[in-house]
Amino acid sequence: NSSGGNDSRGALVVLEGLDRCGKTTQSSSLHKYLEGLGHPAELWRFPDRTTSVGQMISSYLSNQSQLDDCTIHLLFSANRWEKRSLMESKLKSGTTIIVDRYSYSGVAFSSAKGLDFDWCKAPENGLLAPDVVLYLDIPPEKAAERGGYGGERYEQLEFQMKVRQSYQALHDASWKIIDACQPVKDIEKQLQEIVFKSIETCRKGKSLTC
Ligand code: T5A
Ligand code: NA
Repeated sequence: NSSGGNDSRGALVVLEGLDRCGKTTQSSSLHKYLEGLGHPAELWRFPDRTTSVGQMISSYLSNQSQLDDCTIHLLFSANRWEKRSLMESKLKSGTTIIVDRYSYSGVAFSSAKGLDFDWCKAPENGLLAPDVVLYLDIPPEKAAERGGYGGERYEQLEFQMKVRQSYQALHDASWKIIDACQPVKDIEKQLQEIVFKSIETCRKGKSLTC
């Protein structure tokens, strides 16, 4: 399924990893880097807690509401689907989008609860495929040491260990695995190089796919 032509388009850059691996730190820094270069870029995150679906997710994550595992899984996916057409038009108009968590989080976290892997993947089919996935790899014990978990539903060491295993079963050719225990500045440099190359490839006509 490809929908791109030869028009110069933006890149879809996704950051993934366990809770506290440094995604928000690195995605904002990448965004600033691209702005500094004069390249049109936006910073997105999932869950997008600003929509009505996102508010249901947020309430679930903060333990203010209960939902069964399948229902919350589909809400996370719906939260990506409701932003899909906007994402596509931004990319086609040349804007690079840096996304803090995407479908991989959806599958990794739900399958870590014991839901069937293929069932978890199904609702993600048809969403736009990232041009590059920056996986910030961190041992769960190290992540837990970072400022302590804030009490959201999934911020438990044992669960994060399962999530890490699920992520390991998910990686594909679009992934770059980065050691997230390095100093912030070192990680920044590595990510900048990777993203710069990815933007160039998209500019040269790489198609947008699902
Ligand atoms: N989820 C999400 C699903 O189950 N399904 C889905 O489909 C999706 C999209 C919320 C939860 O939802 C789940 C996954 C999550 O459990 P979230 O709102 O993105 O997702 O929350 P978190 O990922 O938990 O965000 P965090 O803020 O906890 O982690 P980040 O963004 O990875 O880390 P960051 O940058 O805030 O850094 C954490 C701390 O570490 C320090 C920072 O200063 C900060 O104090 N730090 C470093 N320290 C040392 N060295 C470095 N290199 C460091 N980088 C950052
Ligand atoms: Na975050």
